[in-house]
This record gives sequence, C-alpha cells and structure tokens, in this order.
Amino acid sequence: MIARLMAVALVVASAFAPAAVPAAQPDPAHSQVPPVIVLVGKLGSAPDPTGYFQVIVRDALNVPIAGASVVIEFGACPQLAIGSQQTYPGLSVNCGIPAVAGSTDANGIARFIVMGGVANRSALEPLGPCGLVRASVGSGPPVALGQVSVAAFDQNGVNGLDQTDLGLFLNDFTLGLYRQRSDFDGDQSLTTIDLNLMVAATCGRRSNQSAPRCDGVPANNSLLRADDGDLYVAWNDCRGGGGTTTATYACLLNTGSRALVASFRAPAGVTSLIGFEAELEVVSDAGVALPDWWRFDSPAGCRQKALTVSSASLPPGCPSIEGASAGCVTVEYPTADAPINQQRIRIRGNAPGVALAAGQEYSLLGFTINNSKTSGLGACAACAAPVALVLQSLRLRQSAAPDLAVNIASSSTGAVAYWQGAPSGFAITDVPSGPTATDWLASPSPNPAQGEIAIRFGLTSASRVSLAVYDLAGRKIRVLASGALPAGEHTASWDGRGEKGEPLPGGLYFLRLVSAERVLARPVVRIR
Ligand SMILES: [Ca+2]
Ligand SMILES: [Ca+2]
Repeated sequence: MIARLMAVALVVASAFAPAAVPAAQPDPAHSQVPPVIVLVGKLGSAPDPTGYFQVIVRDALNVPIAGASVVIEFGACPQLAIGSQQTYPGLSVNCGIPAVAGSTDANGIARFIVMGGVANRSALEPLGPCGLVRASVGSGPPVALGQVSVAAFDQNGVNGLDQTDLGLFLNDFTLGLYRQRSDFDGDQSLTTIDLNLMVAATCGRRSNQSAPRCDGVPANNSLLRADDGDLYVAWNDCRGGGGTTTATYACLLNTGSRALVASFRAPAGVTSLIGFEAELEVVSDAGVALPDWWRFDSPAGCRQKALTVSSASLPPGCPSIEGASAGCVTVEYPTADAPINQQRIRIRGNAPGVALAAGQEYSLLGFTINNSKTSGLGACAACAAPVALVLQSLRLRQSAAPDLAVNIASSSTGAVAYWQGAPSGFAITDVPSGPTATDWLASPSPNPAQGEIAIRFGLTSASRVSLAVYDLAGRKIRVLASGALPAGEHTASWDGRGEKGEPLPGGLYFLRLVSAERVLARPVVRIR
C-alpha cells in the first residue's frame, strides 16, 4: 500500500517536474511609473540629482520582480534629445530608438536620472505623454507599464541650464498653451508651479552642463580661435586658390569692380552649418577719418554704399557655400562709438544644411566693391589712402537653437587683406575685438530692491527690442523699452510701478528682453 502511494506521488511529481511554472511577468496594474520625467543636465561629471525617478516592477500577485529590464523609450518625443552618454550608474543608452535602459534590484526598483534637453522647439509635440516605459523578464516579451510626460529644464539642449533657458521657458509660459517640454510636474498644464520649479532650478544653478546629445550636437558652445579653424580674405579668389592679399585702385578709374572673398576652414568637430554671421572691419591711417571712398554709410560721401555682399557667383578657387543666397545676406553699418578710421560691416546669412568636410577651405562671401562713384565729380577724397580689411570673426550656426553656435575669432594674418598697402599704425593686434558674441541682459541692481532698479543690456547689432516686466502669473505689467536700438550697451530702470503708475505688491517679477537674436530673462525681487 505504501509502495503504491509512493508510486502515485512519483507520478504526480513527474507531472509537475518540467519547468512549467512561468517566470513572473510584469503587470502594469501593480507596477509604478513616475507621473513625469524631467530630463536634466550634469553637475560636474555627475547627472543632476533633481532628475531622479524610479520605476517599480511587480507581477500580477503584487510581488516585486528582481532583475527585470526596464526600457524608457523617447522615440515619440520629437522635441527632445537625450544624452548620448548616460552616466547614472547602471544605465545604458540606445541612441537609435532613442531609449535608456536599467534593471530592477531585489525590491523590483529600477533607478534613473536621464540627461537630455529640448532639442527642437519647432517640432510638433505630441499632445499626450510621449515617454513609453516597458519592462521585460528574461526572454519574455516587453510589457508596456505606462506612458509618461517628459519635460526638460535645458530648454535649448546646450550650455546646461542658464538664463537663456529661463527666457525660452517664459515664452511657453506666457503663451499659456500646454507644452509638454515645460510641464515639470506633469499635470498637463503650464502653471506657476512649473514656473517656480524652473526658477528654482535656474537660480540654484542646477544642471549647469549639458551632455552630448544623441542627435550628434555637442553639449556646449565654444569659442574657437582661427588657429583651430582658419579665416581668410583675399582679392578675386579664395586664398587657397591663389588669391592676392593686396589690391590697388587708380583714383581716376570709375568703372568696374573688385571682389574680396571671405573663406574659412571649419574647426575640428564642426561638420555642418545652417547660417553664419561675419564681421568685416575697414581700417585706414590711425587718427585720420576713414577716406570718403570707403564711407559706404555716408549720405554726403561720393561712394554711398558702393559695396554689395553676396555669396552668389563667387570667383572659383575653392567650393562655395551654396544656399546662402544674396537675398539672405544683410549688411549693417554700425557707426556709434567706432574710431574715426574704422568701420565695421556685419553680414548675416543662411546656408541651409551645408555639410563641411574636414580641412577643406570654403568660400563664404564675396564683397563686391564697385569702383564707380555714385555722386559728385572728380576723384573721391583720399582715394589713394591705404586701407586694411580684416575679417574679424565668423559665427557658424549649427542648429536653430539660439545658443548653438561656434564663434571663430580672427587671429591670423590670413584674415587681413590690404588696399593700396598697409595703413599707418595698423597692426592686427590693434584691431579691437568684435562685439560680444551674443546679446546680454545683466542682473538688475539692486536685487532685491525697494526703490528704483538699474537695468543694463547689450546688443551686438542694431535690433528691435522689447524689455518688459512680467509677474508670476505671466502677465506683462510694464513695458520698459520697445523699438529699434543701435548696437552697444543700453540702460533702463524700473521704479516698481505698473503701466499706470500704480505701486505693485512685493514679490518675484521677471525682466524679459527680446531682441532679434535672443530672448533673455532675469528674476527681480521687490520688497515693500
Ligand atoms: Ca541651455
Ligand atoms: Ca504643470
């Protein structure tokens, strides 16, 4: 009887002997995903801890699953780019999807800090949450645990979190529309909670560096000297093609034209551009006013802007940047504060999606100087005076993001060409450096303030600007400056009153400066 029972038991045991009990599978109903994922930058070499979140994976019996693989996919977030280097312990990154993956510990918890930022502000954001969290065990199929709203403090994806990002955030905030990228608490609306989170992050200098992005964009802007790339100007040709550096002009010749060609070699790592800004400076004898022949901006002069700038029909010699059509080039003639023997010409242009080969010299711009006079009789005053033409700097825009540019400053003799020889007193080092690379808005002073505060800001070029005060709710409460302003430093003040002169309550306010180039913001605290 006993032997028979044992036989039955063996039969029963053998029926369950194969690994018929399936491994526990993730169950969405019992697992937890965060309400929102906020992409962050780095602090030194470590990811900003404010971006911490966790995913808890449990099975249908609410038992935590250890060793589950958790993948967060961002492929449905076209406005964002995650970092190509995710340095939080235990994470791996797949830029192809793009996705970040981790695994659960004994308690079923997978820990994350995901570095990244807003990469494409013009992308059409999905209305619903765009982050997809999936978990899998062993060779089991991935199970979707939930979809999560994804925001990012670094609103342009470069240079970490700074005042530019605050300005960009305020653009979203003052629009009052839902933008997932700026919804830091994931409640599907932009409120003062998001504003306070952004201000706290900005003022606390969190996420002060960006990670290199999966879309190939480097983390930070850089100022590169011409030694790293090269800037050239030459007459009639690009320099590598044999262009000459000195040209002459006979005072009585009033026909024809000369082409001055600006060219460059891209610094290492700069592989494309979508636009550029170049500065050319004209310098004559020290202490003597720029000859009338070169006063392109003088309404009384005999030359009157006998200069045109174009990238079309450049002389041969090296490949030219295609697409920077003449209609896209603008020339500015700032004169304020300039020494009497100098004039600066700024040119901005677009070059959509141009790829740059390493080591290749490209011609970028042709300055066509027309010999013909445009008014008066006889030779222009000082037509035989020598003049140096210096390609001061070049700023290559690699992306539509406002910060994303590589500035190349001139430092080599290749960036100087002469007209009838070198002017007296001229040395390359004498040429003042170009205007600051970007427009700026200084911190107001004093801050906090009870009475009037002084505000300083600078423009790299003449621009229409708007400087206004906003309250915490995003309402514009006082316009401090509006209209066209010349390049240079400007000042404004605010007495703490609203548009109708009414005193305003104490609290946090924002200064917001919008120029042609940038949107900048500064917090101001008013005490009563
Ligand atoms: Ca930034
Ligand atoms: Ca929100």
